[in-house]
Amino acid sequence: MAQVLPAERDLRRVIGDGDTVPDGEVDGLADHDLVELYRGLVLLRTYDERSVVYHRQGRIGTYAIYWNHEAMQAGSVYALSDDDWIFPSYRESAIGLLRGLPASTVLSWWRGHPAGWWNPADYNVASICVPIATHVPHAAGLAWGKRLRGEPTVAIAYFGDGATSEGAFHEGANIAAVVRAPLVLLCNNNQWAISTPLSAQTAAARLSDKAVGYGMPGIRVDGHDVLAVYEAVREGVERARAGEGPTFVEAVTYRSAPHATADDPSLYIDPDRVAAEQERDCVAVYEAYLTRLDLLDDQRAQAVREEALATMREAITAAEEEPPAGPELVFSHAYGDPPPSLERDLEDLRRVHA
Ligand SMILES: Cc1ncc(C[n+]2csc(CCOP(=O)(O)OP(=O)(O)O)c2C)c(N)n1
Ligand SMILES: [Mg+2]
Repeated sequence: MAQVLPAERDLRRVIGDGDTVPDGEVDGLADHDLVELYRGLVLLRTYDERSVVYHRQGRIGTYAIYWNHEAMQAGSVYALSDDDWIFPSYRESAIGLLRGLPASTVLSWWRGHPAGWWNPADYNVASICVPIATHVPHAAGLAWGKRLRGEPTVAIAYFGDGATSEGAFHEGANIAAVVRAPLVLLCNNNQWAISTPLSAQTAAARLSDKAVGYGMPGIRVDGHDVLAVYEAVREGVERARAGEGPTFVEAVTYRSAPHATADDPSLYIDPDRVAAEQERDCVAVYEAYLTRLDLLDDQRAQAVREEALATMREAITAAEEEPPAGPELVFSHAYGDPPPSLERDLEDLRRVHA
């Protein structure tokens, strides 16, 4: 029988403000781990900022910006082992970079090019999920399957605040708790689902409260604090590996960029609030923490940024060098038994395309 633990109401934080709020620390993280976490944050940040530029230059298509959501991605992935499975939504499109997935592959995905596909089993990173919450049952099923096979693998699914109103989220969370699937449910509460604010999305006071209804613990964490996210997810992973089932982690942040490059948030968002939220930049918060520990200075930070920029420059070149895909690809996986008219239609298509 699952033990129902109360959801946490306070935001967990580790990083102080360099003034009245003291810094904490996380057991088991050595200096090199703290620097690795920084490299992950900067790689994700650089990917995101360059992608907005590439979009404006017409080099990638519509792009879902994740500016200031990097801490919850880098912190959570660092709490996993490489055998654990990641199920990203479009908001975590580049999370595979932390597993060695080439940045050019993700850029190709946003270019709508088949080179943007990867074999999930090569990185234990599932396909980027665009339908809201439909990957939650997939992650629950994979985690359950691994448990049935006696493998120690854990899965983590990333989704937004809006996703918690979807049937697929409910079904995935419910079955995961019932079968004690080794799953971490990581909710990016950025307080918007496109133009729908959290207050119009749910009457729950906190999203972490929802965990109790499923019979799993809920942890509420500052989504700008990479160390607090790491620690919360590590707890979830330990529970999962110990056979105790899923954990819901609500990472609280604020979407201070447009929903995606196609969105105009000036129609519905308060610009003063956005400006205030941008002040608490999760990368800058962590840089200040590492500087207080003497683990970072301007020169070292600059070197990490340069490395990430070089990665992105090479990646966009590689993505743009991919030869265009043939038009028949649209149909080549659509039919088990192609209709006789297909070959004729393809001939027409090739003519039009040429
Ligand atoms: C099943 C489904 N319904 C509707 C949409 C359209 N849609 C795209 S993003 C979005 C909002 C999702 O908000 P949230 O879950 O908070 O994630 P966020 O975009 O904030 O990361 C919606 C409704 C969709 N992609 N899939
Ligand atoms: Mg949201």
